Amino acid sequence: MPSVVVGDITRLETDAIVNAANNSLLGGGGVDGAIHSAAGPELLACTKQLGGCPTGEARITPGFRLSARWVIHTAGPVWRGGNANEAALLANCYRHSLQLALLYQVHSIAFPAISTGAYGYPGEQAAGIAVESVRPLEQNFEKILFCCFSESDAAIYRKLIDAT
Ligand code: AR6
Repeated sequence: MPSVVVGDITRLETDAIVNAANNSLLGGGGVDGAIHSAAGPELLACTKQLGGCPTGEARITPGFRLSARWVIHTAGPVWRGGNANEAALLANCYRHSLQLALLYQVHSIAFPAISTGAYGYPGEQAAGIAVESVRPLEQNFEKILFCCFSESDAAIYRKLIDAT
């Protein structure tokens, strides 16, 4: 069963952390900016080689100066009101990140609340998709963390996880 932690995802010591990136993979604000700052300039040099990432897909790089060995970069959907395939695309982010993690023998992984910041996805709906999307693959991992930036976000996840 996944767990919930509150704090800065860059400080976690899981094998992999997931980055809520954009299609360019060239960095940005929010959690993406925090991960690039903490990992160091080697991360940007590496993501520049990847040629971007379509929405809902995932790419992997080393974590460089992070404690996490790997960063899995996924590009979430921009919220456009809910009728632009956002839910399926967001579910793809979680599923593809976990599939990539399995290929790299990742045992522990932490997700931020993808798309819920700059991309405007409503937090409760996004949390529901996150919890549902990891469920089919969770038995393949020792630890799956949802890393929330606020206690109020964490409360949403805890309620959903406890209800299942
Ligand atoms: N640790 C954990 N969660 C964080 C951290 C952190 N250090 N910093 C922010 N959050 P966002 P998005 C939370 O905007 O909506 C970037 O510019 C934040 O409170 O980082 O997917 C990218 O380059 C929110 O709950 O990502 C893209 O252009 C969640 O992380 C765009 O933003 C996601 O917020 C992606 O937007």
